[in-house]
Amino acid sequence: MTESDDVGQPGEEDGFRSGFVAMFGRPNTGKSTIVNHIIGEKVTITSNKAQTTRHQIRGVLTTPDAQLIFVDTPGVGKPRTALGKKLNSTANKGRGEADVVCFVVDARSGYGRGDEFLAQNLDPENTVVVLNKVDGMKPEAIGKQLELVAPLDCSAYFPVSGFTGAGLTPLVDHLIGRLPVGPRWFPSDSITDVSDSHWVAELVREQLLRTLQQELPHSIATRVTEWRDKHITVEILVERDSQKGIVIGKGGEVLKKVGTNVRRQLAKGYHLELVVNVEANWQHDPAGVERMLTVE
Ligand SMILES: Nc1nc2c(ncn2[C@@H]2O[C@H](COP(=O)(O)OP(=O)(O)O)[C@@H](O)[C@H]2O)c(=O)[nH]1
Ligand SMILES: [Mg+2]
Repeated sequence: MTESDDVGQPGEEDGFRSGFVAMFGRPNTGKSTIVNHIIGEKVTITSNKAQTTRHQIRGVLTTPDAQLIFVDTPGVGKPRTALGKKLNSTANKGRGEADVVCFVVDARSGYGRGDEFLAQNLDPENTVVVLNKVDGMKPEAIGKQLELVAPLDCSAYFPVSGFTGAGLTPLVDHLIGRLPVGPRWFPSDSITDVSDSHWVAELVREQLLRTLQQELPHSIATRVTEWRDKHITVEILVERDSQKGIVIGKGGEVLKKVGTNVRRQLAKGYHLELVVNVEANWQHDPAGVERMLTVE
């Protein structure tokens, strides 16, 4: 069977299920980590900084009976910039279009006001509450968090760990059971719809997020400007001239480290060139945000 034959077919058996599962929640609750663990490969970048996920990133899991398309979305928080506003609207769109919504809560930091605020917009009928980061937590502490989310009156609650994978198999089984009967939307061997150039730009941004401190990460955008054979040029955009030096590092050490860590994740033989430029104040300007978030 070729890839294209595989798409849009009802599957070998009747009753093949398929649909979209949105990962929705506050920043840093571990939405992207969970998606990667379920897919079994890294399809979406993660870090301990807010605004790491900036697009709807699809991760596809195909089983003999079902195809789940996980839609990873940006964390929703109080928007302080045009970027924050755009990310919230991307997340809400993903939530609105999904067959099932996984409302991901950080069980370690605890269910809080920010989560409560988001929960107001959830439809309990199609929402599953995912209490993440329970690795290393005492059962009583997990129980307490489950009590706090119980009034949401959602259809199911799953304590999980995106790190260890605990609880993810029952979650996936439950999600499959909730999907409508439908075709394969993606070929069986496809795990994401992210293009190669978007992915390389994301890997560079991930390393910058992991290396740099505080507010600077929000000012950073990345894009591939040239891809010729095995030579890839990635442009790193910052908002001010003064930020360029921080991104480059003393003697270029930050860029060197970023380059090494990204190359490790690419196929052998790729050459990565990193260029730093200024796109003044882009995250405060809706048009700038649109430009910086456009991907091919
Ligand atoms: N201890 C622990 N940390 C986690 C878990 N899942 C994610 N994290 C960490 O939480 C931070 C945010 O993860 P990420 O997936 O980027 O969160 P997102 O913003 O919701 O997509 C990262 O530093 C992760 O390593 C988990 O199950 N347990
Ligand atoms: Mg994320």
